[in-house]
Amino acid sequence: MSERVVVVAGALCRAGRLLAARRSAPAQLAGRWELPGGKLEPGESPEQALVRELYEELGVRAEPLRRIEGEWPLGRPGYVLQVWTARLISGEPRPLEDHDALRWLAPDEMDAVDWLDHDRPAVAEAARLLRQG
Ligand code: 523
Repeated sequence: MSERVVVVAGALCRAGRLLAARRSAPAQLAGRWELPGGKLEPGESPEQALVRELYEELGVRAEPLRRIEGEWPLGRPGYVLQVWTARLISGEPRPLEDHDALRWLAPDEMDAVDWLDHDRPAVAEAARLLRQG
């Protein structure tokens, strides 16, 4: 049995758009787009990990809003992806760590970027929520 590792990601929304971040590493993921986030550290709740990751990676303070239902197994054994919608509290996102580009996508622009495979279901749900307003 491999250890269970939770990776959290944020569907960060502002003014009806979703933030997409382009990975700069590792080589096999570079150039693909994702919902920013990362692995839980020991003792962290998923929400705490998300707040930390969004600060480290984008330099912003953000607030998790609600979990997008579901959990997606990742390529590595034991790894699962969980996604929260989130809103910005302060700061303007910048690609500080692990990313080299950011885009705010409107609900009808979700296909404009090459999302990581495992992010696609959560991105579709985030787009649906954005359309609902
Ligand atoms: N994903 C993924 N989608 C997504 C994230 C944030 C991560 O598919 N939105 C995958 C990519 C990696 C694994 O989850 O295979 C870990 O993500 P990573 O590298 O962003 O997390 P870190 O930086 O916490 O992990 P290490 O690079 O291993 O330190």
